Amino acid sequence: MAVVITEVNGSIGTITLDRPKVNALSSELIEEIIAALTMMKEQNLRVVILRAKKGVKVFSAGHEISELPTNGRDPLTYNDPLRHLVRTVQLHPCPVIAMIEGTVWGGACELVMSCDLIVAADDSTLAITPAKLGVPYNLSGILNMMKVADMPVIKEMLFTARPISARRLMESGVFNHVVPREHLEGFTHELAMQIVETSPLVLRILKEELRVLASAHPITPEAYERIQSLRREVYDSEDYQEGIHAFIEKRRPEFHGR
Ligand code: YXS
Repeated sequence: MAVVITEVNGSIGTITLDRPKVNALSSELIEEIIAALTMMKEQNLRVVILRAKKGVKVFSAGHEISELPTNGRDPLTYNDPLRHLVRTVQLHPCPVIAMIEGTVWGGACELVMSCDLIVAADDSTLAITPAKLGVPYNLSGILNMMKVADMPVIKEMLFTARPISARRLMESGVFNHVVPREHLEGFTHELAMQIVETSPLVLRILKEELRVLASAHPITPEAYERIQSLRREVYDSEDYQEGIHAFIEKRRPEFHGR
């Protein structure tokens, strides 16, 4: 069942989240968003709007909680669906505008904050919830939010896990624009049209320059997590077990690369 609606209007693509369960970011929903972005990239669209259906109470309830591992595995490693989606948005070659109405929770806040621009209805909120769910948020995810919200604001959002109002998020520079809900679509479309009129080649480079500079750290958290993820492939492998047992049993190991 499709959980995303895609529309193309000239050079503007729109991706509408449409999963019945308050748009919780399941791997299925994430796959469909990524597929929509891929299609829009192939069509050389110049702006993408990411939104929920008109009038929703909840823009997205964040990570699909039932898909969070409970076997001691890190819930947010480099190759997990949400991490892949955030990188796909950040690497998308044209601006992605998050058009928000309703409440945004957990990892959906990072998704929205990883978009290039945020236009929000005046009654929308963001609530970043790892502290509420006991989830050790991952480094690149925290950095993505730090790029958008000043430290005092991101600390309050993380430490309280409480919804923060659109007004405060506008004052803090997290949101680009806050408008009455009834004006949200028109305002966002007008902003998209302004972007469509600029050079797509220059925008592609500017977006990538800003991404690289914003992540320019001695070791980017994303690089660290990627190494961690590669290490996990090894310590979860049969070869890993074989290497240890062969040593203990004083015999030559037989490695099979899996
Ligand atoms: O009881 P049914 O079967 O109808 O299911 C209910 C909820 O259990 C379900 N649901 C979710 N299922 C999976 N993952 C979720 N994140 C999720 N959120 C909700 O959807 C059905 C309708 O929810 P209900 O009855 O609570 O609706 P509501 O309108 O009263 O309240 C909507 C919310 C979003 C305020 C409420 O559902 C809620 O607080 N959801 C959890 C929001 C949250 O804490 N999300 C963080 C997920 S974890 C995450 O994103 C990161 C890993 S982290 O935490 O680190 O940021």
